[in-house]
Amino acid sequence: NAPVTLKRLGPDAEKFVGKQKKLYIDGKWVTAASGETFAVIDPATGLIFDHVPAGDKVDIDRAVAAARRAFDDGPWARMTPADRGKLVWRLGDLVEKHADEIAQIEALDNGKPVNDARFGDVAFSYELLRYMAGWSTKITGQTIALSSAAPFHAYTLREPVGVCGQIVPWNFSFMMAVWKIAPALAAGCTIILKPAEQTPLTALRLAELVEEVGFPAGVFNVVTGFGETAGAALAAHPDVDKIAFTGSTEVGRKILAAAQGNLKKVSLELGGKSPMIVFPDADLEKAIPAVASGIFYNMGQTCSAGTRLYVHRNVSDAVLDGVARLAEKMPVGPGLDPISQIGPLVSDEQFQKVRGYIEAGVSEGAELFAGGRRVGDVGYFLQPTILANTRNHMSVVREEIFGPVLCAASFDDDGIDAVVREANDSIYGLAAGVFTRDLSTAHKVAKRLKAGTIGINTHHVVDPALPFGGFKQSGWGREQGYEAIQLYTEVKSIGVAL
Ligand code: TXE
Repeated sequence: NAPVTLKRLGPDAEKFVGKQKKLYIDGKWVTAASGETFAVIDPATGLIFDHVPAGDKVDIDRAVAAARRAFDDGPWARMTPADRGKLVWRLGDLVEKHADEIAQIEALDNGKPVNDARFGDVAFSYELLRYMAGWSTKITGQTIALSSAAPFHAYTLREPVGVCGQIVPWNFSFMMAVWKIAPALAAGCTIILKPAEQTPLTALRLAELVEEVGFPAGVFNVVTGFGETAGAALAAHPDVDKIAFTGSTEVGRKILAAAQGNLKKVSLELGGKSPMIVFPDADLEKAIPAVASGIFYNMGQTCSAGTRLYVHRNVSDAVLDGVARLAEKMPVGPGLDPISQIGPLVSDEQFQKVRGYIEAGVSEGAELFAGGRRVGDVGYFLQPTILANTRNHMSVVREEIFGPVLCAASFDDDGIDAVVREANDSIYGLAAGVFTRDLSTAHKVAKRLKAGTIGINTHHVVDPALPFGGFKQSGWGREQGYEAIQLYTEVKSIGVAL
């Protein structure tokens, strides 16, 4: 099966996959100091198809030293905002030029449908790079009228925060890397990127493009390696000024603990358990596909996935039947097959975790309404699944499953109070969706939901200009928009005695 999957790669992606992989540190390609590598697995077959360096603390130390030099002394520190912005824009152009190739590498490494990778992950990435390139020349401070009588002229400067460690997950590997590097580069920071061990390839391809653009050495470094070694060393490093992390809430806590040594700045984008509420007056023709993609996009391996459905009793049968019918029609297959809408889960570990949750849900009393079975006997394919009659105390409703599993419950109340209370009954607060034709209900519910992003008559709402991040245990800080520039800058107040 492996050759069948690999044969679907275009010539450029095939060439990249066939190449020996190295770390990118200080503008050079180097092996891990230990000489160790680890295997990269195709989730559509479970077979090893590549190896990458297993970077660890020594490599992180080298990369941090390079990033420190580039930030403190290098040409990067003296570059004008306009020149910096041009480099970021050019990186966006190169990502677009190589979009098909990057999408194919991502589809192979992560398993996601190649068209989702091309027109979702990669397209978003080049647009975000261009959006952030524009901010380079628009980062300003303020002049401030002092409230005391002192004769001061006072103003603020907004300066790059410094050397940034960026640790990203496997679910949108390339896009998460770009979400982090685009604002950091636009703000003038330097970077050590640590991709997830399950999907290290597109970060290395990104480093090749950074090199081609001509960023000064040390501005952008990539160290592939494991979380407990390379990731932990980066989070704890005393010369790193800021750490940005996307991943599990559990590891987010570890990052926070590790960051305490030098109290580096921390931003966290963590887990979610986002609700979708369907009121009885909703336009079901639109709500049903939105609910299906709210949960099943990227096989449910999306931090903002709409995993909990609360649907009014009057329309509950229609919505569940409709979503189940759509789910049945979604072709399941390797991400590199362009007709696939559901690829494999990213790893055997994730596959076992999700299956365990489906079993737990049923044994806790939920009804297996659709799906629930493995597809084929190689790779990590799972049918899109609906658990009905779930209750808020069940583990499947409380914990992040991170797979294609919708937990559906119905509500009777005609008001909004009870359903809003249920929707807010979670340790997470990343996103939510509200489906109704009533303008007043829509805005009232949106205001009362405790989540960072709310979709009205849609679920996934992301845009380079729109802040994204979580309430409660879904994280700290916001990415995208000007909020992301704020994450990568420090404010300095200056007073001049007149
Ligand atoms: O995530 P981890 P895993 C959730 C989802 C999933 C679960 C486990 O529920 O089932 O997490 O996935 C690095 N110090 N999300 O184990 O471990 C790691 O190398 C520093 C939600 O893959 O959080 C990788 O680069 N770094 C999430 C990154 O952290 C460490 C996306 C994320 O991995 C580290 C992914 C350590 N001690 C999983 N340990 C989302 N919010 O989108 C690991 N890492």
